[in-house]
Amino acid sequence: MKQVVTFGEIMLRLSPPLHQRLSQAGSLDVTYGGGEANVAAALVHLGLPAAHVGCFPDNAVGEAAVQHFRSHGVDMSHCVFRGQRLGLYFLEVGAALRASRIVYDRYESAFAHLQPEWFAWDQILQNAQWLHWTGITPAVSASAAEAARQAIAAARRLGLTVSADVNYRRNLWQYGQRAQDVMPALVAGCDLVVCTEGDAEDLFGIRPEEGAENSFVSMSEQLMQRFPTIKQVIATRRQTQSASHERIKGIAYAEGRYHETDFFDINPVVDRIGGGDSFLSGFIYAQLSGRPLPDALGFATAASALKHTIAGDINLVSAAEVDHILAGNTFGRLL
Ligand code: KDG
Repeated sequence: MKQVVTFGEIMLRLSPPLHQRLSQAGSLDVTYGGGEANVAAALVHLGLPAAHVGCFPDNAVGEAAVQHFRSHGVDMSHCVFRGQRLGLYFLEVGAALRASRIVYDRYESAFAHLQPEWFAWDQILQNAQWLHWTGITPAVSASAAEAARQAIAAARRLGLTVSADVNYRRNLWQYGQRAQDVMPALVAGCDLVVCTEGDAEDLFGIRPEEGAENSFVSMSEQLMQRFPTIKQVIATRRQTQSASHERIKGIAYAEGRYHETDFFDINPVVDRIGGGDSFLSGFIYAQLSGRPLPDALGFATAASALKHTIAGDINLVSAAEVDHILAGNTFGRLL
């Protein structure tokens, strides 16, 4: 079977153990994560071949990051080792009424300094059926944005499906270009996007019509009108009860129809990082397995709910486990 290929930055993730605050930690738990690479790794655990493309410092830290994803079965053979440092982020995991906190330290990373000509996309994608990227990648640097543009153009040329989590991170766009100027041309090459009403307004100036019965439908219709390649818009709705109690449901708009799942109740939340990535990887898996949209949405949402119970960035669940939850074999689903 052909691969799903993801493109983006992987960072070193450091978190104090046992819900400690950073100020009291004497040691830090180490793992690695990245919005796009998390999708690739989760897909492999679900049963699909996936490759991730990135740029890493040519040292033991870069090698460790690549090895981490390799150990999950992700094909890392197209990664480039050039540059000085791996970006990192510190995660202080909250509990109850104390929210989790993230501190990013990613400037001047090897990924931010990549050069688009280091990636031969026609060759990288020759064994692929799907390309996935997120709005984090073009936010990191102008050269990363250009590499994403070239990857999307090659994917379209080769007839791949292209998905994006538009994931607008206002604070990340600091290199001089505006998200509002860069993102439209990239999203114009996508078939499937994860996009909320807030992101659509911030990035594309799209606002649900006044008095619209369903703001997501109104936003999605306008998004599809503006970007005719987009056939499906999906998102999650969250009801955050506390740092350790969350309710999520999946929503989708495609072929003129709105779909939503039941809410999944997750209590306690072990680790919410990567929840969106597992939603999307679940959706990609289900679509490539031929499941109809409502089933794919249910699968994606259950996969994401399960991720919230697993420490680390990556959703370590099999398709059978997700189906088990969907069959009602859980205490968590509100029936
Ligand atoms: O979706 C999870 C990501 O947010 C996490 O892996 C870190 O890639 C990351 C980022 O840029 O925040």
